[in-house]
Amino acid sequence: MLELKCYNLQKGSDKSPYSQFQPSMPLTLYAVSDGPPSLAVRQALKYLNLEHTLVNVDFGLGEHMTEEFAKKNPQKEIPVLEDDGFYLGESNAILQYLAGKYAKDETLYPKDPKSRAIVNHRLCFNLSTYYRYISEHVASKNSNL
Ligand SMILES: N[C@@H](CCC(=O)N[C@@H](CS)C(=O)NCC(=O)O)C(=O)O
Repeated sequence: MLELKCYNLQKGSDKSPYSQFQPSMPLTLYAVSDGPPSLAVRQALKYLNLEHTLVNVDFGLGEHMTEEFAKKNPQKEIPVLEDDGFYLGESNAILQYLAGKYAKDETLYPKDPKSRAIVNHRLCFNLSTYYRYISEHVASKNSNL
């Protein structure tokens, strides 16, 4: 039986301009404690001051490989965001969704086409090159990390 550890994260200090804008149903993030894609989503949730439940998925135990988890994300990858029954994988898609739905201004994800293109470029570069090569290196037999 899959047992996931849950942490209810309360709203912190009231420094964010977004603190009054909360979803009607709490968000849930299924995350790996030290996974860079999970950490990126956690940073966005924190920046937007969005109350959420954090479910720690144990990557080492393969908790993401179960059929139960596949219902949330058929890719069986972490992170996954749940927003009122809507499940979304891929950290970049989650970041864009959170900014599109919950940000009150354009600081995080600008609407101006050129400014947005720069942000999208960095997200694509990370997905296609930066994180990909780091993961391959860490997973390789020759890595000393
Ligand atoms: N492109 C995905 C990558 C996510 C990813 O690689 N997550 C790792 C954990 S950090 C994972 O779930 N790997 C599953 C596996 O290798 O079986 C994203 O950005 O969300």
